[in-house]
Amino acid sequence: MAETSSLVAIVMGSKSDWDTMRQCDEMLTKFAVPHECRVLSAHRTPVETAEYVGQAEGRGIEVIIAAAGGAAHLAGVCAAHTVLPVLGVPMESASLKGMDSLLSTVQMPAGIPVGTLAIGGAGARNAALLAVAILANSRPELKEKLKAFRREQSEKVLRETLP
Ligand code: RP5
Repeated sequence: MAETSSLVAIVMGSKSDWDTMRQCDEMLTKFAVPHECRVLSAHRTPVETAEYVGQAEGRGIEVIIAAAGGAAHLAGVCAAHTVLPVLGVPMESASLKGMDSLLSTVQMPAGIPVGTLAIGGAGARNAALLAVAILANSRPELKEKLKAFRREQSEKVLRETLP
């Protein structure tokens, strides 16, 4: 989607995170929320990460979703450079199954919050849904879409049959 009108920025530490984070991208697309996706690393591109996040609010971004794995400090670094809400998604890592990413993302010292979601795909999808909920506070049409999504989800569960 066009960068100029983006309301949500999804950043991830590596292209290797995209297989998971495409689920976040797809969920925002489902709700027709204008957004953009970037690879930016807290340690490999620290200056560019700070610049991008520092300029986000001025460009109209309202929520930042940051995904990283391992020593996952991307979400915390993003939060340090903006007062926009930052949602962190811990990536599942090969060695520690994402526990390293989870703890690195969730254990922010007081003063700079990161709203941390679940490890992996569930976190990616829920980050998008939480971003939608934040945006929906001032957009009634988006709130209706979110309620409809919840209704459809409930109906799907209630239709389940077992062998
Ligand atoms: C983190 O290191 C990334 O977010 C990724 O989850 C992890 C591994 O990155 P690659 O070595 O695959 O680029 O910075």
